[in-house]
Amino acid sequence: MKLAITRQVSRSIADCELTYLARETIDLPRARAQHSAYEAALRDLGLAVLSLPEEPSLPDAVFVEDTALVLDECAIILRPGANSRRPETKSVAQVLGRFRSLRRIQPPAQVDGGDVLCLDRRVYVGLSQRSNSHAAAQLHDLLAPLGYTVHAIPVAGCLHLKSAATQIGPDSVLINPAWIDPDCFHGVRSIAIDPSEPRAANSLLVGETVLFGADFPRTRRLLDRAGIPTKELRVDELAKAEGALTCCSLIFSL
Ligand code: CIR
Repeated sequence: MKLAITRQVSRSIADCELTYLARETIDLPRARAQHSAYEAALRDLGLAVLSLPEEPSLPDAVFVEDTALVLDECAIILRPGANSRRPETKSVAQVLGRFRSLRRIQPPAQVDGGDVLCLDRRVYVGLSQRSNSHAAAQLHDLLAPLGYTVHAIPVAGCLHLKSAATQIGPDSVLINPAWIDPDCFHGVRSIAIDPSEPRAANSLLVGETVLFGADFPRTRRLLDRAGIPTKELRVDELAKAEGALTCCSLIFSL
């Protein structure tokens, strides 16, 4: 059985961090409706969903992915790169402590979960505006004894590693080659997004189905042609806060 931890959209989401996007008005009821549909899609795909209450004064708290890395052996509480986001880890740590033993990333390391992509025992860490090489080193120290290898990858032009590459199958990734060098993922099959849809690379693999943003039909057709099952979700209101599909959940085995 798999569990997805999610968190309700904060009433203050309009004050979210933005790096590559200009600020637009966010329609809160619409963002909340999209988030509920996201949770429903996870349930439809067989996951249990633990939906945490909103954090009214933490605008980006819906993006729970950035607060922790959950593996079978332990959970690592991360240290998000934006100061405003660091308090988000407190309540997530309280919840994760029920399921896993906890480790913590310590300063000067900083890392958002959006910069951590796990493919089996390989953990790729994006070096971005949010995440640094100290974090990659600490993750190596924590995870090498558990049999994981940690690979730091430079990310440029987008917020996170997973803005540029996400897993779409047992050993395959969907990538935007403008933002990440496909050769970083040695031995892994990669499918490139349609260049007219640069933000399409953030998809969410649940079981064998890839949840996919409704704004990216061309890339979705590429996945269809590759025989990869997809399910479309509309998340454009959350996307105004620079969020996408992976960032709204922490998924792990119970
Ligand atoms: C931020 O800039 O931190 C938020 N507004 C968006 C975070 C999205 N997180 C993710 O994709 N992992």
